Amino acid sequence: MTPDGPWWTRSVVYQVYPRSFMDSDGDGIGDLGGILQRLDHLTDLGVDVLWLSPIYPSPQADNGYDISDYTDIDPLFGSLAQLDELIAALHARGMKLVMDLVVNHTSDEHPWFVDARSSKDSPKRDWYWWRPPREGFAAGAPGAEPTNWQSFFSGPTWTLDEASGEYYLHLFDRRQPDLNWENPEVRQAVHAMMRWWLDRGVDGFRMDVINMISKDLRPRDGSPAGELHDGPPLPGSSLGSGYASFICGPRIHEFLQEMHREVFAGRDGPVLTVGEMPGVTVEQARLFTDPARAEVDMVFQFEHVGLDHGTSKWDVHPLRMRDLKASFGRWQAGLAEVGWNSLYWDNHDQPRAVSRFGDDSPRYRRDSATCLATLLHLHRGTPYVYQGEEIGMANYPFTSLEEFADVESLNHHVHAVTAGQAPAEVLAALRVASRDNARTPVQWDGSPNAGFTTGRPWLAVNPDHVEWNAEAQRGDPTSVLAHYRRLIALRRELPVVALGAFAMLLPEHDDVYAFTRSLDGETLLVVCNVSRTPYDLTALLPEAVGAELVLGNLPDAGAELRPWEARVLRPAA
Ligand code: TEU
Repeated sequence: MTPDGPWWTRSVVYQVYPRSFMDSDGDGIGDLGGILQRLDHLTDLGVDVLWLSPIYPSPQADNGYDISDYTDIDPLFGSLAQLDELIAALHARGMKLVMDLVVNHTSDEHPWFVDARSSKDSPKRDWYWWRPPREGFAAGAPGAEPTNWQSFFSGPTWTLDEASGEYYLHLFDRRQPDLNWENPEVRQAVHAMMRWWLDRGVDGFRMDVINMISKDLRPRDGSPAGELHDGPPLPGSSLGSGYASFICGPRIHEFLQEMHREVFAGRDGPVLTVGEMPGVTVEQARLFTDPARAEVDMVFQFEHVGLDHGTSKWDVHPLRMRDLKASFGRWQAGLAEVGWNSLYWDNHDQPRAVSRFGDDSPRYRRDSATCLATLLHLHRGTPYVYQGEEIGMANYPFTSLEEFADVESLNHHVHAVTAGQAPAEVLAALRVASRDNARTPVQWDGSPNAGFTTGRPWLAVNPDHVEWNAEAQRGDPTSVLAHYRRLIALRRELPVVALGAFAMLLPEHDDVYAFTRSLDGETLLVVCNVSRTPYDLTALLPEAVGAELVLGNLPDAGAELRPWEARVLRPAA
């Protein structure tokens, strides 16, 4: 690291989920033309990088995370010419473009898979994972799947291909077959594709579930090498967890180092790589992000977004603040000397943070949204803002199954109801945990479709857009939007925000999240009341008394730390 740190230590990334960002042609689905129309919003916010969720040709089984052509744009979203236009427009504004790289799996309609499926002798057969039925089982019989792994999207990770009598592996939906990274041809094809995008002018990649590309084939209990193994059974299910076989598998570091060598090494100009890594530990993350190892710049970890989960993501519990402190504190400490954190509350897979960790009641919605933002952005790491988060967008008031579109939600409903759970109970879980909460259209203004489309939006606009929208907040210095603007600017202004050392305070406190950041003799004290209970700040943190207010989310800061109040302070020397 240079003394100033790499450029992305001072940067904030903005994630666009194109389907729901802005529709320019009235078909109800967001597109590249729409993004081009709304670039002023990003400039106004002050973000440095735009991360674009997938816009490649796709049957849209998982909204583009099922890709059927890696080097083109789906006509739904526009054209390559428009992407070039977007790259140029962003660069002209001093911003960078990071593309989503989805290479753990393809669509089942990708020509590679179509070819692989066509015959056992296809030269592409080995580009995917094919296995015969479990020994002693007839193809298609219950339990005949080659391993007992449960898919992320419910049911087994194996689907039978009737024609060949073999199963293929898919960690996600059956329309998302996993690529076989053991095969060097697969890796070379991916590297070539990545170089093609960099040559076109993109500035990096967000790598979808990249820590799942190496599957564990090591021999176990005397079995020969090359076999995949069952995982521990999941409670109340005939399936098991395959995590130990594919989360950060044996060759993951080798594959990422090879990718770095083949794709990034020796290139001019700054690039950004962020690996999405469900289940990654802080120890692993330190290896992945150690610059000396040349793997990725940072990873998305999932610990904090799992703290309110019980037996599954559908079993939601309230977050205990001390758990969050323990988790974030460990990640801050673990990547303090080596490596780098990414920081996020929201993305296209997570329910809205203001509803989930904040308080979206009318009284506290603005205050809790700005409080959570302050808490996160003052940590050490690169913050990611997900579209709509900057205007305090909240979960959708779902009331019926017909309102959901997400494959994960719909699959879960089928499986849970088939397994005997009451439909009303399943619906209640979807309401709070469904990914569709994040995917409702961005609320640009108070008009009937929130300024998102002139047509019929593919997913309903949240009725609260009448009050909660970008237009209403743009000129309002007390808005959530204005607060995000200030936080983003602060990171660029103060090196201590970008690089300062992190120290947690009050680790056991249930309602007040406090920490310091310090660099070269400068210290910031950050105090956030993540509750409705007021606290006496003097009693809690005497060092806050007489401190200069660098940034706060409520006017007239005094001795009382009010509900959802957040302050960034410079204590008297
Ligand atoms: O998500 C990875 C992942 O682990 C998901 O299971 C996610 O955590 C889950 O949806 C939360 O409920 C990535 C993408 O971000 C997601 O949109 C894709 O569906 C998935 O990979 C498959 O590509």
